[in-house]
Amino acid sequence: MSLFMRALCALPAIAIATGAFAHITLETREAKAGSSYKAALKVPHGCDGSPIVRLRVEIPEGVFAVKPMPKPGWQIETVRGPYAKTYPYYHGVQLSEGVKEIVWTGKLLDEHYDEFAFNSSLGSDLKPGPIYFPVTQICEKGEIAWTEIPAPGKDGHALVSPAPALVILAQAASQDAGQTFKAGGIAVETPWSRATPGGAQVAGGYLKITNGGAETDRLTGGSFSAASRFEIHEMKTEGGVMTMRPLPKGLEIKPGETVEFKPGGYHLMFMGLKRGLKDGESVKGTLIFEKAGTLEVEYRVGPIGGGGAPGAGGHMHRH
Ligand SMILES: [Cu+2]
Repeated sequence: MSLFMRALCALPAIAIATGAFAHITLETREAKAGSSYKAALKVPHGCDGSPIVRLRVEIPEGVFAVKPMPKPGWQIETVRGPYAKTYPYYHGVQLSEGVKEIVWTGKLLDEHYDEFAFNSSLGSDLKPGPIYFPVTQICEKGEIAWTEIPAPGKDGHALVSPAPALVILAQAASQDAGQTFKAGGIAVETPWSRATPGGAQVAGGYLKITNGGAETDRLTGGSFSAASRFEIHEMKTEGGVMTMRPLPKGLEIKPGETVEFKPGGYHLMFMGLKRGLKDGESVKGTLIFEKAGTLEVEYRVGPIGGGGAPGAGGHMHRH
């Protein structure tokens, strides 16, 4: 046997030896507040050679609507209790109590590995950072309490038997999720523009309009507080040349229709800029609809050239 083969043969023994120090962890260790979360506790070993016969997990506050996944060969019990607050669930249902503990009873040999799963919902007001699911494994001989929680701001690597942790990520900021402005049956999503280089006289405006009403409406005009003129434009490629024309009568939007104003297509043109637009600022404006009336909106300004638009700022304007 070569030295190389010998080294390979030695690997499993090493793996078992280090495995004895592996902790119980969650398979998915990050999740967004306000999302649903499927937890799977990864259980790597028994207690110093003795098989596990019971596993108990405590559910932290903020984790609600917990449902353990049935597990062949294991009996599942749950301990229910009141939540510290009420959580909105779905279809207007509010949950004020639920599963606070799950206990699995069965047998897991020390040389085997298994996972213990449950589904849950994460409260939308959970703060970013770790939350902990203390676990106790009870073996034929002995037990291990995976219940150590690091002091705030400290990491848990130095702990001997840390509680499995889930890192809560912040919900997408409302700005990133896109702002929606509504009037009548009209909904306008995520108005945006781009920062302008010094001396620029024009800027484009982009957004999405959905007509959720019963009748056809028409965008006829509007305003942009940092510009003196507002026009509705259409851009088309004709004979290989990108051309743009104003739509003096505006744009019709049929019931149920969504029209996207985007670089290279329909867009708003802000002319006679009173000042440069800066990345990160918001600029107020209005959109005027024939039926829905005047809608106040706010445009988020992105970086120069942002949006990856072809010909952005580079096309010829025939005004
Ligand atoms: Cu234009």
